Amino acid sequence: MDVFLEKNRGVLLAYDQGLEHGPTDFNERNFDPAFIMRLAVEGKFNSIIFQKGLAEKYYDGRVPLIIKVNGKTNLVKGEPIARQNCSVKHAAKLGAKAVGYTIYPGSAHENVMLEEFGRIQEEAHALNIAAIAWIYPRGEATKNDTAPEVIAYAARVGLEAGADAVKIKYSGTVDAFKWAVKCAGKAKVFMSGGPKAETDADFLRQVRGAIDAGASGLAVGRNVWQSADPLKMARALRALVIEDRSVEEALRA
Ligand code: FBP
Repeated sequence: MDVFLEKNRGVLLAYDQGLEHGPTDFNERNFDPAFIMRLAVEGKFNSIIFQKGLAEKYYDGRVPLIIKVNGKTNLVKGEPIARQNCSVKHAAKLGAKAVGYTIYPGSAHENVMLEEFGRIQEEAHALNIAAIAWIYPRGEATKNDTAPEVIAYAARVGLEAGADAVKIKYSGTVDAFKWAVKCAGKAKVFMSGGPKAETDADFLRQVRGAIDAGASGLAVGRNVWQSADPLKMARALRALVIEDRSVEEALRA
């Protein structure tokens, strides 16, 4: 994971929403993967996260690459499942320094994803690249996917499954997220960005909370590239996460 860290922290730029959510997430600028690739470089992100299709056509090698090796659309309803769509070998060939995989614990299909991630993690480690688990409790059985005990459980699932890092949603308070970080043990914790917050300060307060709780950073998409000024948000996130500044200082960065 060191390749994604500066001062033991990292800000990773996620851009797989075209598959996960569809084009309604995009505006005139950010629909273009080339814009996001430039943003990753100019915003000094510690990684860009692409599906293989975007990596093959747009990745230019200037920031470390994470390839998501599973995914799904939001057109399918019912119990969530996302199956592998890119081999670890192919991801490594495209230059990935880690593979990412989403597990939906609580889904009726969690066993399939746990098994698949288990194999992917072994293949990644054999090639000396990291395995990062997006862990999103979901499905009929999950009533509140950001409840402190649910997020702490998500973090632990990642550790048990062998993830080098887990990407989980913020559970609302520093204390609640501390529990999740503790449960993740030696697996690093990255907060998941989520839908665009009402104000930059609102979002930065959440990020500050996650860092104060011991997270290693965040993997963020919409709160950066849906921002009116994505590079300003990138500067603010670096100030807060890497330089450990306050929300107020980050807003002035
Ligand atoms: P955002 O910062 O835009 O939320 O991106 C983080 C991410 O994990 C993406 O990698 C992924 O596409 C998306 O969130 C999944 O969102 P959802 O919670 O709707 O499944």
